[in-house]
Amino acid sequence: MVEWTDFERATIQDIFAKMDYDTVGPAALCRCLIVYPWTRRYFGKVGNIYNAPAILSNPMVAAHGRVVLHGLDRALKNMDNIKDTYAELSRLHSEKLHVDPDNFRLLADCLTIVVAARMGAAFTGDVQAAFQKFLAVVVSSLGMQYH
Ligand code: HNI
Repeated sequence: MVEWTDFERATIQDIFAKMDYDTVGPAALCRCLIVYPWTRRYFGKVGNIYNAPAILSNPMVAAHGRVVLHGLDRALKNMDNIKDTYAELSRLHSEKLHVDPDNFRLLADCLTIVVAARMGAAFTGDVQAAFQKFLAVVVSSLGMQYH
């Protein structure tokens, strides 16, 4: 079980409370698909994602970026039991989607970069540590049902 300090809880809740899901989700997924092109292989159904301009203007990529970000709401609301909260989503990514779990970390890093760029000076080291701890627990939980 993960222990959270009051600062970590408050910081994580605050970041998500102020987050514009409609732009941050798409931006993080686009960045992941551009920076790590092998992650495109799971999105065969979304149409043209051949290069950066195509990815950035693809409405299905944007829609999925919003879905992923809203997926993090579940962890946010269940910070003391993220592992069980994500058991089903982990099974989906493992058994049905066959997503290599290494990619969870890559998307989480892209999300960190997007959030950092938006928060600017407010994204202090302590804030980064809290945010990345949260994402590390998410990534680990999403990888739990892989075997
Ligand atoms: Ni992911 C579907 C959440 C990382 C590829 N993904 C979902 C759904 C949620 C979700 C929620 C919708 C499930 C449903 O329909 O019941 N994904 C998350 C979260 C992360 C993540 C919280 C990590 C932070 N997914 C990734 C990564 C990839 C990925 C890294 C591939 C590189 N996800 C998919 C694909 C689908 C998906 C593919 C199915 C899309 C569809 O609509 O068919």
